[in-house]
Amino acid sequence: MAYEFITTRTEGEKVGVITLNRPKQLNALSPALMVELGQALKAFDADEAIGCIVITGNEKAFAAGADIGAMATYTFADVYRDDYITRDWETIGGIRKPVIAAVSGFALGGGCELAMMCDFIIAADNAKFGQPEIKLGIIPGAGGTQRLPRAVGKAKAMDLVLTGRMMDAKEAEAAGLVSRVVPLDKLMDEALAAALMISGYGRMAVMAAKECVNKAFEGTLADGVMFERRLFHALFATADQKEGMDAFVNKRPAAFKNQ
Ligand code: DAK
Repeated sequence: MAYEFITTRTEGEKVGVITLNRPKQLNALSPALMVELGQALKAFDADEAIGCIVITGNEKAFAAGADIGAMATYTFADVYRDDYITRDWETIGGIRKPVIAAVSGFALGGGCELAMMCDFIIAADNAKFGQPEIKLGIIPGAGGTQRLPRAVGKAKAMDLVLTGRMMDAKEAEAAGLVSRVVPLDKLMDEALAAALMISGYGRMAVMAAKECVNKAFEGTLADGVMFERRLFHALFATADQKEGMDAFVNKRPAAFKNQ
């Protein structure tokens, strides 16, 4: 499929890579880009060969936010009546395979929110995260006020959302927003290695693990633990569980079949 605002490729036949591609606008997330991102995510999710997806930008920007030019003249009626771009921003939440954000440069506003919608974030040492919407007279609108406090706690989330300041990669790692920080020139190697590793595991165990961790952020602890237990039990109905454990017991590599 030909895209205008993103590019896609596969790595090692198992990893789908989506690169946000509006470099002159620091990858500002226009409505048209978000439509394409949704299409690419769905296509990789439906592709049997793909086990994990990586979203990335360029050295200067993962994404500097939603496109301010596109939003500038909207009225309340425009955004409320049409439920402003919500559909396209929600696609990623329905993707069942793991999605890794490989972030270098700016991840601001909707860019930070998009990264937080991914399953985890690997950051280059030049990454900068922030929710600067307050400076535009608005607030985060794609989950930033909810996901940021869950990731970094109330104090730092309030600090970032209310001041609009940026947080560098080191601070983001210490706060728990990103899983690892790596030198800029190693970012894609690291993200692709993680994605290839995940793609090599049994697909059902990977999807169950993702579902369970996400459940930790919805509902009560008791509900989440029960949900985890039932999916844990269910995995004993898979051939991959037999294979994985037999391989361990017999000291050989596992050959998962996603069955
Ligand atoms: N939108 C449009 N264009 C942008 C942009 C953005 N967010 N960010 C940068 N650009 C453009 C600049 O206008 C400039 O274009 P030209 O002037 O060259 O034509 C070009 O990218 C390079 O930017 P700068 O010249 O400003 O570059 P600097 O290195 O000097 O500064 C910067 C980099 C990242 C600090 C600066 O560009 C900046 O402050 N950008 C804006 C960051 C920001 O405010 N982001 C939040 C936007 S609001 C929702 C979904 C999403 C959202 C809301 C609701 N729903 C589902 C309901 C999200 C909202 C937002 O993200």
